[in-house]
Amino acid sequence: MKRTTMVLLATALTCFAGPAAAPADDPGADDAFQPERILALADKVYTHTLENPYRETDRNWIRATFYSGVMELYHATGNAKYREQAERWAEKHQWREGTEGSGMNKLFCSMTWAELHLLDPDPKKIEPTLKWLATDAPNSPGGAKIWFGHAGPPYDRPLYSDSLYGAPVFPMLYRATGNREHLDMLDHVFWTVTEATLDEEDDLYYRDPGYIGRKSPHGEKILWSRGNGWVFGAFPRILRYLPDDAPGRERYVQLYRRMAASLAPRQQADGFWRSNLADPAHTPMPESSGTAFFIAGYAWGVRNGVLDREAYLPVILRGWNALVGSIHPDGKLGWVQPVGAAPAPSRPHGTHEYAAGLFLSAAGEVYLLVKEGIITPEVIEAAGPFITVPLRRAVPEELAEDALPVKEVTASGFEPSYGPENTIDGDLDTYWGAEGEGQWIRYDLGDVTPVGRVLIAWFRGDRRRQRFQVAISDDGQQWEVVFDGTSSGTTAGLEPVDLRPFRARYVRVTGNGNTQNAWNSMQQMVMLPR
Ligand SMILES: [Ca+2]
Repeated sequence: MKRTTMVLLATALTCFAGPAAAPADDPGADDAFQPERILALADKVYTHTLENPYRETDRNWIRATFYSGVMELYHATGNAKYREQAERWAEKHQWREGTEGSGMNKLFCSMTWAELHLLDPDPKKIEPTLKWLATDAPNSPGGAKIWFGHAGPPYDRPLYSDSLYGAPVFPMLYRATGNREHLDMLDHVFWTVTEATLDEEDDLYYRDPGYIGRKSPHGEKILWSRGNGWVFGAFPRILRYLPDDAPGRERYVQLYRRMAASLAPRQQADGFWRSNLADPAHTPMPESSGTAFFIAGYAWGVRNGVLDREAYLPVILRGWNALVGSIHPDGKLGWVQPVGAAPAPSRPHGTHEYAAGLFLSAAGEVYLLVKEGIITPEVIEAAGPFITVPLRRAVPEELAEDALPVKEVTASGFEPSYGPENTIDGDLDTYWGAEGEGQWIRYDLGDVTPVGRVLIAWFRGDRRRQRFQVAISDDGQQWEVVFDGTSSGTTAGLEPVDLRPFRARYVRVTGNGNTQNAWNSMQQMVMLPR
């Protein structure tokens, strides 16, 4: 099924932009469970993330979450390059705690420092963290009983579920120092936040107490997928380092199992969870960051005999297939909901550095399930067939086949990653973006060519009207305006421009902003001979 989709897509792409990506690069291909394939995909995502950093110098929860995944991938594969990269990041920042002003997020980086210390002990790796934990500043455990709330306005330091992803730092530090105070800190942080944010009826977390009692557009609870992911993804890392005889261990295991039981039936047929676990229709599209958290969490639990193998292997397989289908050919993880605190839409091209780390964690664990013979061809056969969501909202096939080839596309300006070539790539979600009156994009058809129809898709075309002109020319010097008006504001897809058939070599679209702002964001341009 997937193969068929790719072949059609490749044909469409050829019409628009020359040679298409090779079908062999299809991220949703049938071999999603081949160990070499899993490692290659993980490495691709890892490399793409290093080459496209969210910001250059981050030492905060975003980069720390990416590196938590890098370390998981190292644990799974033993490939020294991942560990060495984490060491380089640590040395660059001299093993210091995170740059956040306060809250648990300040300790996210320290998880990687502590793991590297456990692999090759050196006091310098954990000293800054231990020092910060002991200060009497009001934002540290040494200075306040409740120090792990959310930092900064508009929050009044509420307790929040995301913070629990940093909780494994405490058992790691206990392993490093033997100081049982760190186990007390774990229990204090984990159960204080849990008491404030766990919905005992659904065994899932509210992102923070502000969401208790609030309703989705359909009157359901608001149980944010990634908010629960931050907790579910923390269990493997807590239980790995928590001593077997720790008095509180069983309490973590019990909650891990309760969450697992609640999450499984909320997975959708396509393997993804939606952004609101209580109301999939709240934002109906796939969401990969929560899904990656859950798959990593289930896989570790099943592999270590903590979670039920029979019940959750099909969940893992469907979810992994969904994640594999979220990787773009260049290694970018798509369908990531942007940074937030509540359910919100995700897009095929939406990505973020922290989410790439979650994918690496999931990849490492699924790889081990295959390698250890827990995922077998029989298990895959029994769990399938799998539904793969197309990663691209492609130009309809019949239009793509007829479209006039464009020899060259240029523009007066554009934002990085939003170049003019995005308007002829056959993908309705990529777009050219340039801000301001009079920004233009120009198509060269190579020769004077009869053009019967022009169709354009504008970004958020269903929510706002774009002001634009279309002009034509045979020589690129003398221009004739053939359309001057606005888009309808009623469609997110391709819309015919109201103009008469013409003959021209050059077609130029000049944008004058839209009804919401001064941006000119064109997703796709299709010119047809008739
Ligand atoms: Ca496009």
